[in-house]
Amino acid sequence: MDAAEKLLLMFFILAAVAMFVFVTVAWSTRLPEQEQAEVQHRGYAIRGRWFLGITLFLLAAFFATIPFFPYLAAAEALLPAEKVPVIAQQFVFIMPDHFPLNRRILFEVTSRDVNHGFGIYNPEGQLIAQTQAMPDYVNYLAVTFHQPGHYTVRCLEYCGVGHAIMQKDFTVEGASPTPAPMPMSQPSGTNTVPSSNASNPFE
Ligand SMILES: [Cu+2]
Repeated sequence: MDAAEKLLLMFFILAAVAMFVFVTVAWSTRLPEQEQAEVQHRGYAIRGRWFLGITLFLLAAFFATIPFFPYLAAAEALLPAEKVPVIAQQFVFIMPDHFPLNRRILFEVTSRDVNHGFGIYNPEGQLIAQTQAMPDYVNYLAVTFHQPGHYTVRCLEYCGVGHAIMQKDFTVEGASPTPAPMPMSQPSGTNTVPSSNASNPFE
């Protein structure tokens, strides 16, 4: 059943329910008249049970679905992590070449010139995390790499003529008994952050 058929089916079900309610109300007018006080008393009793039923239903629905809300994942961002500065500039990413497996990394992403994107693709080529690299501003992106292999960072924001080639490869190494420090490549003189050895064809 495709989406249009599902929609049509839902329409027919809702229309049938609405029709049933109308017919029931219309039919009830043919019943013998009842004393107002008695009807009111019954109505209030139904209302009380209805309120209790809905309250219990909503409480049950709340506790059954709350674990699926992303609040816990958001709180995870506050956990301790290895801070890694990332600088994007036309048209390279300045960041380490290697990352450890199963360790929380907190990317501190900024830009030296214009807005860039910072999108991390796993070895299968799927986008697993992304944020913006903005000048004079730091965006924080917490990522834990659970899969060893070659990852690629791509710019996801059009930033100039070299945008299409603006990318950076890095590897995530398998679990080691002692967590190895992340190797930094070629720190440059004035940078306080690790410098990339990626060549910039536009410099
Ligand atoms: Cu770009």
